[in-house]
Amino acid sequence: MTRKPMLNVAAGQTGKSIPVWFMRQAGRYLPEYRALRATKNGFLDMAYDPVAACEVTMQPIRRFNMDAAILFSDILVIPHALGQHLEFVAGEGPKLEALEKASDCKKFGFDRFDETLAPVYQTVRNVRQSLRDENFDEVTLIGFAGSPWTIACYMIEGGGSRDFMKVRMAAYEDPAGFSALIDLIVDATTRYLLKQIEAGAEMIQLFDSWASVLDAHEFRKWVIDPTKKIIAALKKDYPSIPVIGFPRAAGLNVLDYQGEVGADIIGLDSSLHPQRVRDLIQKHLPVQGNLDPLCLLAGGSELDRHIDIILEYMGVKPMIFNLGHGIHKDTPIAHVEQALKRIRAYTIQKA
Ligand code: 1CP
Repeated sequence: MTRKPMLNVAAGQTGKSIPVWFMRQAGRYLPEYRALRATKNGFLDMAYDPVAACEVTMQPIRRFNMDAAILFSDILVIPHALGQHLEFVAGEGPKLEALEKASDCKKFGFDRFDETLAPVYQTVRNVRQSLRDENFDEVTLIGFAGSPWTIACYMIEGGGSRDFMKVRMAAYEDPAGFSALIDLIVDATTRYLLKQIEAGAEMIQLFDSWASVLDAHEFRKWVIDPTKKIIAALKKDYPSIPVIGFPRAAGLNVLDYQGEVGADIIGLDSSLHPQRVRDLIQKHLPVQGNLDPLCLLAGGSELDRHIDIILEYMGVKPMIFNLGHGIHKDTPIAHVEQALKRIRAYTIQKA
């Protein structure tokens, strides 16, 4: 056992209580985030400023004493560092200069990759230092990246999408060209994550936010295989750094994912009943999840009830409490406090 509950869960061990953090815990629902954000020109300006990004990473730790700090950055810095034009339009989300076809990724490369991402690695070093300076000895620093499929979605769609039709068609119409794009993202992501670990990230999460839009064959090709390559490369150099794989809303495909990609922990969205999670997934691996962010937004007795169901079924075996997706920007601080109080009051009954 270490002093860090997150790392203990990754090793399949539990203490008396369940570690907890929330995806997007650094963000717009926090007044201190909005105040700092207002002093910056834009989101990227803040993400590439190691002092500001460290500050924002630390905000939810200071306020709530979460068990994990997650590096403040974005999954889209990878296409940006490979040379794709990226901006964050206020109120609209990210806009990339969309690729016409997957094989056009040939124009991207590593010329300015390390230089562009250097501030992110400095943020990681700054956060480790701040955690030490402020005596958060039990807090684990999570580094992260998007999974290749989700990154390819943004590179081809040029932003968010309702149905991801362009990217799914690109994969069917030119599998070789699409494979070249995925390979490029696998290489870039591996290099990026290795450097995050070198800088001090103690755990890694791979976000596959759009794993839900693929059929089972395409899921294997574009989610399982590339994710497996990245995790294998990380494990070769850093076998003891745990990896959380989060194939959001992947339905039953999550069963193949958990058995094959080599992740240490499986992140789950809210669609799976905690009883199924216990019976199907937790018998193999520790899990992370899976409270509906809208339940946290709503608060009240429904919030307590949903937390209790998750703890009742999933709390018996190693788990990290989290949301099923990122926290909603209008979430009241009081609801976050209510949730944390309830989760922390739970004492693990050993199976
Ligand atoms: O300040 C602002 O107005 C920008 C909002 C914002 C924030 C706070 C964006 C734009 N990115 C982030 C930070 C971020 N993004 C983190 C920081 C750490 C934390 O969790 O606290 C992380 C882990 C991400 C990951 C991310 N970015 C994902 C994967 C998780 C998910 O939510 O599915 C995705 C899909 C993105 C893309 C992105 N960046 C920002 C937005 C609004 C989006 C979604 C775009 C869309 O599909 O509509």
